[in-house]
Amino acid sequence: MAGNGQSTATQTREIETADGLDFDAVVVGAGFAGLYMLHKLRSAGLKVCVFESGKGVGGTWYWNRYPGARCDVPSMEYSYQFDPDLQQEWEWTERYASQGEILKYLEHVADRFDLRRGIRFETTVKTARFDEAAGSWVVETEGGDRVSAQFLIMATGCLSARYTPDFEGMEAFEGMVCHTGKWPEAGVDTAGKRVGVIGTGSSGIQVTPMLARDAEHLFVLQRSPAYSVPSQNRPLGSEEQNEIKARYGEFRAEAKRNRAGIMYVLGENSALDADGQELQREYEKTWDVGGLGFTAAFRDIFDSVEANKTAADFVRDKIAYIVRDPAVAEALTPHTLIGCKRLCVDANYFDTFNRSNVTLVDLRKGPIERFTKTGIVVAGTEIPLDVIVLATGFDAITGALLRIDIRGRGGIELKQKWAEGPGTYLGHSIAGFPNMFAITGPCSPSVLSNLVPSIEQDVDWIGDCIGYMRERGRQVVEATPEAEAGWVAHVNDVAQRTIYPLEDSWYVGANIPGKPRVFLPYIGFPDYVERCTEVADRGYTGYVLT
Ligand code: FAD
Ligand code: N01
Repeated sequence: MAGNGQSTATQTREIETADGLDFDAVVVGAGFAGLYMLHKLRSAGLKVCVFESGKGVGGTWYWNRYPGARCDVPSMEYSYQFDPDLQQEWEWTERYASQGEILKYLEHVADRFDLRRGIRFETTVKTARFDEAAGSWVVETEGGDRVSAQFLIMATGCLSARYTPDFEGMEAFEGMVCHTGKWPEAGVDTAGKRVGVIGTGSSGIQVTPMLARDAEHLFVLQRSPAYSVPSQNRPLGSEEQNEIKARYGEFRAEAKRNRAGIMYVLGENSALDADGQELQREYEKTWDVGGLGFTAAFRDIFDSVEANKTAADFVRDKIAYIVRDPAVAEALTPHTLIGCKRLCVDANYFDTFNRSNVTLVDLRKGPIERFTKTGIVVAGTEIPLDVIVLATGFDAITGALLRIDIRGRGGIELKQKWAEGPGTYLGHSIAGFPNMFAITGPCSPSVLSNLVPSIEQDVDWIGDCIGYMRERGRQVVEATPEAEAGWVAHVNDVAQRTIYPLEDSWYVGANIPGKPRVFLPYIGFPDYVERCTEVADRGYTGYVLT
């Protein structure tokens, strides 16, 4: 392996698989997805190698260490369910776990299932090529390692490819610049400093109140205001936890029947049938409960523009009520539909703008012109800064896959195949790319669901498919172009029946200059599970197994 002068291939050759390959499967990524995939395949007797760019396990929760980072799906649900003992034993301390606690959990999982020995850390996969003659993949890392495997499984994450805009003069800035998605392990000293944060999506909204606490002055550079609802986070008592644990299986199954795979009670009524009083009462109730369940107050918030506007109006009124300066409140108020961009969940975000050490910089009045040695120039005026925080998001869903040079049958590049937007069969398979699977890939529920059960669904399905092939002596599995086209059409059809595609968002690739505008996820976790199960039960319809 790189670093000790011996290549991975040489190291592993003596213990190659029955087919003369280095591994049965290579998995890329060691977050929730890669860890469970490793466990699943290894338990089935496969020889597996995981490559991970980071120094440790955890994926999202390894990289996003910024102050305030936490999940917004309740901890009791944002966790694995594949092992009943693990699920019973682990104790969460808060309704929404912090980054540190989730990372500790994933480290515990890695140790409990002895996963670390299967992972090569600080190793980034650069290329992957399908060898048609051998029916297997050859994977190369940035360090020059080269390994072969029958299966290639991308557990590279939907929100792992950080996006840093190409600001003029960035390299000239002499202070510290850090992206929320690659926060230094040692932390960033912002106490008594002049801090600028660029971006007001979920990351910006979480980090802002934390930075405001100790910065001398915080400048929040906002291009688009965002909708946010309070998390109402609180400690999680053992009584509450035990109640869920007593019926955990049932609880999880119930959550999976909801469109997002999260436990909430979807309002039975249409917002359009409710009078002013009922709207106010229901929205107040869900606002007080906190979290993403806000948009479940009525059944049609994502299906009807008019219904959606009632929820948006309510949040706009809340902003006007919380933020004391009316001009600042107005600048913080979105006038789009709510939820088309991922709804943010916060702890005192809007209230932070009542602090005397916080200034909102509205970039719609004048954009960022350039970075200088000592700050950022906006609309001709320099804001002097010591630290700049980039909360500018990710090249979501396709970014991490396309940053690797992946070539399938006939040497076709994935980048070329997806030039007009990604297409997959069931989110995990791509015609022309045999024996390759993506966990929570494009056209799967992924980011519109609780990602942990979505990941488990995909890992189980992929593991079962590989098991099916091995039992029957099949070497190669490949989605047909017809099956892929049919699935993509279905994904679009479902999306068009909702309000999601009506606004610019990273769900449609609008945050990345030049990215094709295509709605990327599939809406509806239960329908997805049903389709995947049906395909498997019928002997993998839509696939050719040879
Ligand atoms: P990741 O955790 O992203 O792991 C992918 C790993 O692959 C990374 O460690 C990366 O280094 C590695 N990798 C990528 N490319 C390569 C390569 N070429 N070579 C080697 N390694 C590579 N989802 C929810 O459902 N609920 C939440 O509350 C929630 N909160 C979030 C909060 C934040 C701050 C962020 C950024 C995301 C959040 N998400 C949430 C989404 C989150 O990404 C998923 O829930 C989940 O953690 C994804 O796990 P994963 O294993 O699929 O991917
Ligand atoms: O990224 P984003 P994120 N000049 O893309 C702005 C998950 N997550 O990291 O809206 C100035 O949402 C951009 O402005 P605009 C969650 O799924 C969850 O915050 O494009 N500004 C926007 O304000 C989430 O959706 C949690 O006009 C620029 C911001 O940067 C996803 O990760 C916490 C700019 C980017 O927002 C991504 O969230 C964190 C430029 N050139 C993340 N370019 C939880 O709470 C971009 N921006 C669970």
